[in-house]
Amino acid sequence: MSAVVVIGTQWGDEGKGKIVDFLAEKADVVVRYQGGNNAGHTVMVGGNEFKLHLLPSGILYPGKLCVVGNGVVIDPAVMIKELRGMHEKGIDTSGLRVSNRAHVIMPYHRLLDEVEEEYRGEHKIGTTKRGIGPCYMDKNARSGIRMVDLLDEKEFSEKLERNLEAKNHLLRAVYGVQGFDYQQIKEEYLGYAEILRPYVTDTAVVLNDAINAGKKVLFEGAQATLLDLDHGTYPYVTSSHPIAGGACIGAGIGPKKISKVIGVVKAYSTRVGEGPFPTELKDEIGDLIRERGREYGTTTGRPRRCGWLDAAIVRYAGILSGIDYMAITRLDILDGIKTLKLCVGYKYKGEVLKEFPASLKVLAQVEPIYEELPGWEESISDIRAYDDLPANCRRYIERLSEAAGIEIGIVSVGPRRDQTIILH
Ligand code: 2SA
Ligand code: GDP
Ligand code: MG
Repeated sequence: MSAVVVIGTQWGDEGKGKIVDFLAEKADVVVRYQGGNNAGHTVMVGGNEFKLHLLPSGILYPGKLCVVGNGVVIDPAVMIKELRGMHEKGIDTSGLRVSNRAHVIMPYHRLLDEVEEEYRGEHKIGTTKRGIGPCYMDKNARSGIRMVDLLDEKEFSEKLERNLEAKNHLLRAVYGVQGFDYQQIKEEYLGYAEILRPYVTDTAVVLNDAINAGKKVLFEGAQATLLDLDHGTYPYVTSSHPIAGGACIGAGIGPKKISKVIGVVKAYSTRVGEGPFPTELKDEIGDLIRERGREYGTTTGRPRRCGWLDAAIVRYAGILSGIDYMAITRLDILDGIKTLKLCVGYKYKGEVLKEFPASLKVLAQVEPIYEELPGWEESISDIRAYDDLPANCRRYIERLSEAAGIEIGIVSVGPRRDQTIILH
């Protein structure tokens, strides 16, 4: 049995897409289990750069099953655009399976995401404005529209009518903006339904059958641990569950079916959106990392906030998801930085904190405990064996491993598939 979950350990954009694409070569099925097109996973294949938002990164290999699970929220227009983009590049998408239980992002979700952010003012979350939060709100309020409803004209028409009445009232009365026209949305979405119908099925059945038949299944987390609705830096989080446990709910598999969890760790920290970030660098090193690492949002183009690597966060992620080993990415971006700082814990009001704080007030005021480590001069992008990495580079990640309490499994030294060193 082999079901491997790949998750982000920090605030996202660790390079999950690259690691999933790399591991997908040996997988039979690749699955997205949460989030939606807020995700931006960049994959480099044969000199071409692919930016995936909704489709699992396995789509780039012919012959794989690619599943969009029930825990994902689907903007049908985005999915269709992404599928067309694949077809234009000659990529076969017949292996795609979309859950009939996945919820559908509607135009009013996108508009609500925008106006609610505006309404929050200085307390804004910094969302991607893709309608993700409002769609999950309807799911939890038990008023959402699922793929299975979209494919049934009568059911969809009734649900849309009821939802639209409430949403148009909210948009007009509370936020003072125009509502939506029922007929227009109905026609638009019923058109999407016909394009997506061939892909829609009960994906939990597909997945459990695959696992029981001994197929290799890879679960692709989107966003990351500190953006988890329950365990992240609430309220500056996304509305789904990026941790490994999210795969069970978001795909419909039992926890005992998961055989391995890989945590992707970027060799430094980034965050896009608001919220506390203890190791943030607001100086020239932060700017250097942003420019050299091209740290701009894959979905929105927003500049990402950059900072030192935080082992306290990686340790927390390891505990929450039961991470077996780390895939460390983007080490090459640190080439030539003379001294690196690694955060190994936090102090709050002079006391060392034992646990990752739940209170954002505390997290915003903690003082990172740094260890300084010497950097390395040379470029590591062409190195393919662990022992060939500069001694200081090995020392840096081995110290991370020790402080986080997680073994190193994969080291990535560039965006391409071949720029990957395997230890496990
Ligand atoms: P949302 O839109 O409701 O999920 O936003 C809530 C918070 O979650 C953060 N978030 C992300 N953080 C990092 N990367 C994400 N994907 C894109 C990327 C982001 C982009 O790959 O670069 O292009 O801006 C992602 N998606 C959601 C978001 O910033 C909020 O803090
Ligand atoms: P994801 O959301 O976790 O999949 O990450 P993103 O795709 O948003 O951002 C990661 C970026 O880093 C992408 O452009 C990848 O191609 C790139 N990348 C992944 N691993 C490496 C690496 O080891 N070195 C370098 N230089 N780039 C990498
Ligand atoms: Mg990303």
